[in-house]
Amino acid sequence: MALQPTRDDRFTFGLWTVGWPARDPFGDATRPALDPVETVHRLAELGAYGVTCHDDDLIPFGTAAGERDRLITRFRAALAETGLVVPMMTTNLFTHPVFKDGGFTSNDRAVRRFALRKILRNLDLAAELGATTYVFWGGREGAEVDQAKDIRAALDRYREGIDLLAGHVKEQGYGIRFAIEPKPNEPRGDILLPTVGHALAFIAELEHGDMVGLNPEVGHEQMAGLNVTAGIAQALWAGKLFHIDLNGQRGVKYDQDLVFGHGDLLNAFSLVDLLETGGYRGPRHFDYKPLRTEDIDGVWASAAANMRTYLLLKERAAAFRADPAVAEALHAAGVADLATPTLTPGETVAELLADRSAFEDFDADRTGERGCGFVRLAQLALEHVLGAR
Ligand code: GLT
Ligand code: MN
Ligand code: MN
Repeated sequence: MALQPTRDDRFTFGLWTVGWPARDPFGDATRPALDPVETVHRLAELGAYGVTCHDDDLIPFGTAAGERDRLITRFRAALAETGLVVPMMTTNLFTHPVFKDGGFTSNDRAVRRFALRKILRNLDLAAELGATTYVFWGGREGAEVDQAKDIRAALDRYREGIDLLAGHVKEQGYGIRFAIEPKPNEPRGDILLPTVGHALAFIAELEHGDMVGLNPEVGHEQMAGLNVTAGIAQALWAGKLFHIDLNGQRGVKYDQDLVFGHGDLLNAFSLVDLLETGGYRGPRHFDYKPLRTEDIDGVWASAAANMRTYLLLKERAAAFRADPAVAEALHAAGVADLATPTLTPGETVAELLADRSAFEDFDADRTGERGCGFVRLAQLALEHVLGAR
């Protein structure tokens, strides 16, 4: 199998990922800032399909109109030269001090209005650049102090904002869908819409929920101690997996944004297996941070590592699915049987009650003694990941 990425693999990177100068809460930048034009060229050489960005990644906050146009023009020229696309854009509502208490959900109404204006302006640019997904990561939408934020009012304002923007996108005919990115904490002590499940419940309350889905991030679910593959499966089940942020995380701690696969490798394996077989057609978007210890060569090596790891896992997942021993173990474990409805089509409660085999004659003790054979499956998966089969 070819491990050289091609456009068909649909690998994308945020400008803020490889472009992170590695400033952290304890230390200065260890690398110079990257020019977005150079990033486009380097990613294209590595085999990526597209780039994504915040408004401020491309056009620093506060840039005057003429300079803004110039920055956009040279970025577009780089895209045209390389063939890279911009499938997703988003808004920075977290860096500037004005957003310290949130954008959509700041207690200050003037800040909320400013946030909406900032998004509206960038939505026009997203449409111009051909983006079809617009992400909302609400890193500052939250609180540290229970008494400082009325969560129900905050959710009202969040809904008001998203519905307003969604209605606008529909009116403009932009062909953009929204994708909410959950995260449990960091930078706020607690963030609103902390997990896939919370975000799905929020979307169900929206007027324009039809065009709002999810952009889950591997590490963010894992920061909450959750199984990201299971969360992604529920998002797919709900028809809401609009986009995905792939990266690595090792357990419940600060957001590590490691290279994909450099965290929980078995979970990454089951995730790739799911994405490749579960009907997801969107970009494979890497949202990671090259380690602060790396120089610029290490940055590009880590970008390549994300793609190579994905392709390796894809190859391993295909081998797992093609292995007759796996088919046999899946069969023994009854995995496919779960697809059979529990009642026969048309069967009524009365008929279920009349079925003695379902209860009176059912041997619960004997059935309870039967092993499920799941460990065999786990070991087969592990052996495929290790290349032992
Ligand atoms: C920020 C965050 C990411 C989000 C980005 C989109 S910004 O880097 O850590 O998880 O996907 O706003
Ligand atoms: Mn993250
Ligand atoms: Mn992300």
